[in-house]
Amino acid sequence: MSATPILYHCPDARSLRCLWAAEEAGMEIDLRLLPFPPRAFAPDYRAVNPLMTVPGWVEDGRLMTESTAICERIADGTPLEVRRDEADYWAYRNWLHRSDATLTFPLAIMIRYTRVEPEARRLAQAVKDYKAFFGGRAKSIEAALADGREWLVAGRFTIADIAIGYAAFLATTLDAEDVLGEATKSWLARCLARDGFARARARQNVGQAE
Ligand SMILES: N[C@@H](CCC(=O)N[C@@H](CS)C(=O)NCC(=O)O)C(=O)O
Repeated sequence: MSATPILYHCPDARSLRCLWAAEEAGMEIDLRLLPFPPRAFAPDYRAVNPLMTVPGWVEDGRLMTESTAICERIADGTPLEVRRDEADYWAYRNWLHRSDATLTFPLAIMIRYTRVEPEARRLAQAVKDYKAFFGGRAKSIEAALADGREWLVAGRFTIADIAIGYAAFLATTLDAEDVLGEATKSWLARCLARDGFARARARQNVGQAE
């Protein structure tokens, strides 16, 4: 029998995608909480993940470090994934790739220049510019939801909603909610109202940081 997968996670970081997906899937995981950023506060983590990023997912001795790829692993064989024989399969795959590469990237710049860098190195102009950059890219979510659909693809909640929903959620924590469209805000409220999201957030606040 395989050992329980280990998820290394910092509260509300991209690893929340994985914790949320695990809760939605009912998958047992061994949650290990780290202080943020691990690079500064958890030096021993380098032995697990030389990138020093979260998530880190260890299963059967193998490491995965991409939040959306880990969501694919968790969703495998469950209704949270879109199967290859479904009509929305390629749209689903595109959303998964878009979630971090296109939508979370500008938010990461905002995080760096509002929270991570010391005061003297903070850059208000970069934050403003990348907020606008994110807003332009987030129009793709609004366009997809314009027909009144409840979820992004396949007529059901999937990890595409988790992967993209996390980016939209992160934007709200960065004072960027105003660049989200109305349909996007309604869809995000549906995503965040799910029991799986509530359980994930409650769980990340209970554990003891290493
Ligand atoms: N593309 C990766 C990005 C991972 C990543 O950069 N995670 C951030 C947290 S949101 C991190 O660990 N940053 C700390 C650092 O780079 O030192 C993913 O989707 O998981």
